[in-house]
Amino acid sequence: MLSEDPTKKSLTELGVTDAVQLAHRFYELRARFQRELARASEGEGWERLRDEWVGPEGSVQSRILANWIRTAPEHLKAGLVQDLQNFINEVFILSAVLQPLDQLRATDAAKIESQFRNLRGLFDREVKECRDEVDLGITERFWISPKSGVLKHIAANWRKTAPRDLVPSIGREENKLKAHITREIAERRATLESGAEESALARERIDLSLPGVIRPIGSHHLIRQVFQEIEDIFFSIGFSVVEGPEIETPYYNFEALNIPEFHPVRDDMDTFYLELPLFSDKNAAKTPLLLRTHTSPMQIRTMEKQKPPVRVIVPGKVYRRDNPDATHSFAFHQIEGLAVDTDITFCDFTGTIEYFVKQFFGPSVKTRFRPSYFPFTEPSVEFDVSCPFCGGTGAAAAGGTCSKCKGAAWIELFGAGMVDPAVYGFVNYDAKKVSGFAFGIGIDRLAMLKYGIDDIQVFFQNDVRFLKQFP
Ligand code: FA5
Repeated sequence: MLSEDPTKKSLTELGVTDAVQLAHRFYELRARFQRELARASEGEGWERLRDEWVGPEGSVQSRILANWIRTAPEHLKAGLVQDLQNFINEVFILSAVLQPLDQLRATDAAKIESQFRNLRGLFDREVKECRDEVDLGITERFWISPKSGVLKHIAANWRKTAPRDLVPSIGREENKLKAHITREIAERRATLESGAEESALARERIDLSLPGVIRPIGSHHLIRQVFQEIEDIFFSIGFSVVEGPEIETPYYNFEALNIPEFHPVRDDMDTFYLELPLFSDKNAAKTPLLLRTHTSPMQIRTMEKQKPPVRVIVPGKVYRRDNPDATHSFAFHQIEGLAVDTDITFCDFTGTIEYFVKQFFGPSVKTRFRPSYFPFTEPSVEFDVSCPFCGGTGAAAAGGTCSKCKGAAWIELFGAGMVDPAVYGFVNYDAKKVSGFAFGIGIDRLAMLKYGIDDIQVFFQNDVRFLKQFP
């Protein structure tokens, strides 16, 4: 075997991209096989060689199947299978004609005739498979090339080493085979030449009367639609959109939002840490990166880049180590809002939120603020809407308590508040001069409320029956 066996590599690795380059590879393999066969007949044995080349396991043939055919580009595949078939035939043919007849146990005229008959059968099969002039040229050279064709080997290995009394019958069979090959090749060439133009025309003809292919047009996912709806509402009151990384540093996700290490709020926002080289954060210590638990880090990134006035919303994906149930997912969506200027008051805050909720749910929905706590807002609120499933009664239509609001009549929509002055310290804003508000809306739950969806998981299952309901 050669030290650099091309059949151990894929065609791409070998740089083979067309049929001509492929034919060259098979030429090389054939030449290699002939060299090895010549050596094998001097003692090592044909059986072992045959196993090495066309055996069921670990052979050149099985490597061609695994490394060339399986990974071949589609346009080469069909030709490749045929080339391999031809190659296997050729291995059998060469292994016969490169050995003296007695080693093939052809010791009388009848057995010699049978050897020639086999060869003829193999030739007939091969010539029939020739698809074009390139194939035919290869076949022609293989069989009747004066230097190394099959007939030349027959003369050298069968006739010259045969006992004198068998020489005439070998000669006769050689002539018959040569005449057969020459005639068949000429016929095949004529057929290919006459059919070439016709088949090219048939291949390239376009039938303009055929109906076109109708491709179903997709639509935006409901979550994307809700994002769009919310963005439009906030655009209309002067907010713009910014986006930020889903892979965050603990500094932006926690510390700069006034959530130091070991702060109990971190327990509610347990998340996924990434197995990447530790990252040297702003506060110097090397820390692991994490998947952001909320869109709030973008408050910090935005204020770092921009001086007041700031009025942005931040749509995006967030992650938490929450167990999945009807209202929890470990990946979900939020829109952050941040407005900071020199004169923003709590009234601007409530007015903005109320405007948004009425625009989104319609004027009839009831809303309320509840005091809450976030380390990065002060005061903080939780914003609720009246439960649209039970009409804000807390009771299910069939009796008992409403399973969606669990009898509370209200559903928590999102957290919000006035930006805590401590946060301004992290972004070099003067807390005495600026004020502002921030909010973080859970988009999935908002979409569930508005569209009467009772299980958050359907957003992530990609069931077309669900998706189609929101064209
Ligand atoms: C926050 O994430 C804050 N960053 C919000 C905020 C921003 C407050 C700015 C103040 C100022 P909270 O952990 O409550 O807050 O999450 C916000 C919303 O995300 C929730 O109201 C809920 O709608 C949604 N949410 C939280 N966890 C999940 C979950 N596992 N699956 C689906 N939605 C969730």
